[in-house]
Amino acid sequence: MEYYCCNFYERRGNVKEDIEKMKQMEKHQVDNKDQKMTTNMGLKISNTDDSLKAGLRGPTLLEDFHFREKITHFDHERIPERVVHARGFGAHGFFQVYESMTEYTKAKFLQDPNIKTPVFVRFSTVVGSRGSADTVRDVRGFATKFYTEEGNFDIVGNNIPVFFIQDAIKFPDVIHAVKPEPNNEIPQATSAHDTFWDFVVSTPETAHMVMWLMSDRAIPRSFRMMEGFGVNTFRFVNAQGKSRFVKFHWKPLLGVHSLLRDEAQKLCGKDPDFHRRDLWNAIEQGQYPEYEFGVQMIEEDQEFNFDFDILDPTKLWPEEMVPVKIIGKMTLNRNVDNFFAETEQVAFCPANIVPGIDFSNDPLLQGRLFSYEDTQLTRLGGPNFHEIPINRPIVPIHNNQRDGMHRMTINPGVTSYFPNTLAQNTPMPATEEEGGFVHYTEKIDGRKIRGRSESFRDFYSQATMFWNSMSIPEKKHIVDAFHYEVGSVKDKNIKQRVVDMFGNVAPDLAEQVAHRIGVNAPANTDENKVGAVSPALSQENTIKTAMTRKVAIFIENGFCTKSVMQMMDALNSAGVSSELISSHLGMVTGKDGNQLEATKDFTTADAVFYDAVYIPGGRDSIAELSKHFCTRNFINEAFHHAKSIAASDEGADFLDSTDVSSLSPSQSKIEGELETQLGVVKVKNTQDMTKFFEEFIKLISMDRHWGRNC
Ligand code: HDD
Repeated sequence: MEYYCCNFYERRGNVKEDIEKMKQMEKHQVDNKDQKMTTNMGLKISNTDDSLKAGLRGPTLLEDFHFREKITHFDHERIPERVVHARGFGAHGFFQVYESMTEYTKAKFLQDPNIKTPVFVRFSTVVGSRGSADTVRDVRGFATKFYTEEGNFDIVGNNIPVFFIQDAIKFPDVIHAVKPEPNNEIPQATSAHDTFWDFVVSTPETAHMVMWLMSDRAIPRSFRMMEGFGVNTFRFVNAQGKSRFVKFHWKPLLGVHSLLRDEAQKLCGKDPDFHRRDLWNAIEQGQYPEYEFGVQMIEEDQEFNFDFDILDPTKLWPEEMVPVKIIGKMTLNRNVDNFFAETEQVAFCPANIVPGIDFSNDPLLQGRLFSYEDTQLTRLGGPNFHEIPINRPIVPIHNNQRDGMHRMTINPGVTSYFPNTLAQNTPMPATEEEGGFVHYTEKIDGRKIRGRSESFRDFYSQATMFWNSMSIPEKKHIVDAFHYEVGSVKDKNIKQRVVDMFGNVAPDLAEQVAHRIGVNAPANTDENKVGAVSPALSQENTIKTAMTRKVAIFIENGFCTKSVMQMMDALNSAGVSSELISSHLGMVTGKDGNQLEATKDFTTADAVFYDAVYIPGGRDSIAELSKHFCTRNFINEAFHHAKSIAASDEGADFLDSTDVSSLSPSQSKIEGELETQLGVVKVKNTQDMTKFFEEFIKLISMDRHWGRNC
């Protein structure tokens, strides 16, 4: 096979890191540019448009090997989609630890801040099939493969820190319940249907995760703006053999932000690729997503110091109780070259660990250790999927596993067994000092039993803590989500049981939902229930920044060129991108005769694609804009989605004809020529627009303006 050898790094001008994984992947690249077309056997092809026929109007001949090869390959170019997390999107990057973690773990990639470990991350939704929309309400997968010098280490996590069930044996049940119903395969990519809620009310351990699923966390604004959690409890083990329990965290440097339900649902139709497009574009534009890596650690002798079981995957370790120690950072800086070869074929597995990391007895984790490799056998067609370039470790593989479907490696020699004398007993196991993995020698003393520990029985306390920790807008969105989801259930008995069950979590939540979905208020609730609070759970308390947000700017002929150009510069300096939108695509002439290009129009753009809107002045421009219904609609939608809006001069007057005029004047703050009102900033007749730009960028960094009651 002829490999593509031109300079990989030249094509990827934005990537500087000379990392092992990229070099390895490069060897498998094939570039067709400037080449003649061949069959898979290397024979040059003279015509690929017409099949071989008996006469120009006659039947196609079986002899046509080119036709047969082309069609056969096409017929077989799909593999089974993942049974869960089928829709996903991946990117490459690297990880660096901030300081040596020698005290806690001997994992080599966590020792030296100078080591850059290559990573591949795949984000996903859980329920929908491969072609479903990105912005559905769902848990997001956040799976990271570290290609370390001791082999691959995978953190196969989610953007929600807890799970629906406590024992892996119930995984098929919860997934069957949430997937489309089996008789008619309806509905797609949603939990808003009877079987899911039937399972929930019959399985109270789901309560905590369902609260997260109904929260804003389940409709992220971007993969770049969500946290990742390893969920299960693992161990760190240091060189002295000391073990600590650990949970893994990813914290995005852009903070945690979400869409609104209405916005997310509209995006499903208007841009089903919203999240993947956002990630792809950010990386292409050099706005590399960054996530800090954190660990929570619990000493072995403190295992029983908590009012929950630290092995229970439906419980989180409150950060105020067990702080997250930030130990490194991951940067995603390279898009894939081929979606199928990389993103579709990547195979994660929580059992992929390295010395210094080990498992706990978390019963969900224990089952996961089996399931992932098993599923790849079907999905990737046999036991050699580790040889697919994206899955190969950067260190060599030496063992006696042989043969099987699609074997690529050619192992010479006669020995494929151990021990042997013919190859001097090689490959031979390594000692611990040589890097051989030795399982943590945990003392186990118990009876063989099919059952559940009593310490796993509290299903509601942390669900209540989650509710208690939400801000008022976040609570409102949770009620709204329950309303939509449970309101979509047909069976009235299930609806009532949802309300009764969540009455145990938060009576005020259950009462509001009951009222909205037409069932009775929950029976037997404890109105005096207090419960804990964990401020770290509210997205409101995460990082706020305008960086990488996107603004729509409206222009028609006669727009004020100066304010548009200056606004674009100011936004750009703050790391905010902007797009010019007009009633048609192409050049638009400003009032000073200069032209700017509208790259979007009101047909190809929509308010839900943007974080904010700017309406510049210019008498003729505003006169033209005001003729179009869709302009007002755009502004009204941005307004009701609590987004920032800026307008200058005639643009500010235009806002009076939109829903923005419904804001109460008492909420206005006037400073000089600047008027700010719940995320809307207006300016008129000013020479120096600097303050106006600054105020707009400040508003964008606040994300949303909930005072508008959205
Ligand atoms: Fe899983 C895929 C995350 C419980 C069985 N899981 C999968 C992916 C993620 C997670 C992110 C997609 C990986 C990718 O992008 O290719 N899963 C989780 C988390 C869990 C969890 C955070 C709870 C802590 N999973 C879980 C259980 C089982 C599975 C309990 C089975 C016993 N998961 C699978 C699977 C998948 C999978 C069937 C489907 C595709 C794949 O593995 O590669 O094996």
